[in-house]
Amino acid sequence: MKLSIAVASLAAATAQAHYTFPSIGNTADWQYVRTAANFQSNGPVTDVTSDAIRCYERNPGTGAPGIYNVTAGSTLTYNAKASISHPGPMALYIAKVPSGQTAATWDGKGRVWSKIYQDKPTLGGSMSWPSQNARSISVNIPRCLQNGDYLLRAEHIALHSAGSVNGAQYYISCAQISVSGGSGTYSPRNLVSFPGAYGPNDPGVLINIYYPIPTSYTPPGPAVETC
Ligand SMILES: *[C@@H]1O[C@H](CO)[C@@H](O)[C@H](O)[C@H]1NC(C)=O
Ligand SMILES: [Cu+2]
Repeated sequence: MKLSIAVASLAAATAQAHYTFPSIGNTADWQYVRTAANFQSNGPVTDVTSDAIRCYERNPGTGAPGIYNVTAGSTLTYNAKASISHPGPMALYIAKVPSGQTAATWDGKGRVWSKIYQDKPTLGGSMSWPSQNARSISVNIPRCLQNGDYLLRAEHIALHSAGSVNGAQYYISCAQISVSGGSGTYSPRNLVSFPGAYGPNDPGVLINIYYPIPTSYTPPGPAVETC
């Protein structure tokens, strides 16, 4: 009896530990970030081959209300709600909106995404993750971007259950931004698509982080681009 109560409350605590990425800067939730399918449940994407792995939108085809103005070279915060409670890597990707569309209308399909931020664990003894329990991530918007509209995709991969296929949990959202002041020389070497960038057996997503404790970690996807 006591044990089953303990197990039930542990399960409840685990469910509450999920999270979303609903805002950037000092703005309201889902104002500049497309409402994610998990806006109420906070639950993750687990199938890297699904369309949900791109922006996890509640209503694909319906953009967020606003497009947020950002100066190239500045730092932008991408906020978590309530906090990034699970262990795992944080990455941010960016994709330039093609002409004829805006950040509010474009679907982000195709090999258009480049990685602009990736954190990695501290190794030795146990794995410690820089984003764990964080409420926001600060990302530098590359100074060399071309001006114009972009989608900015935040992704945290929770690895606490990643020891079996499709056990990794992807917490994702996409913000709509407009970049000005960029030098225009950005030329990403590795563009990827979502789905497509990751496979369910990638070493960074099919991994037991607890036993034996890994001595190295390779995040999935391409290298971070530089200006
Ligand atoms: C962004 O900048 C444009 C051009 O200066 C301006 O028209 C627009 O109102 C700005 N958007 C926001 C949300 O401040
Ligand atoms: Cu969770």
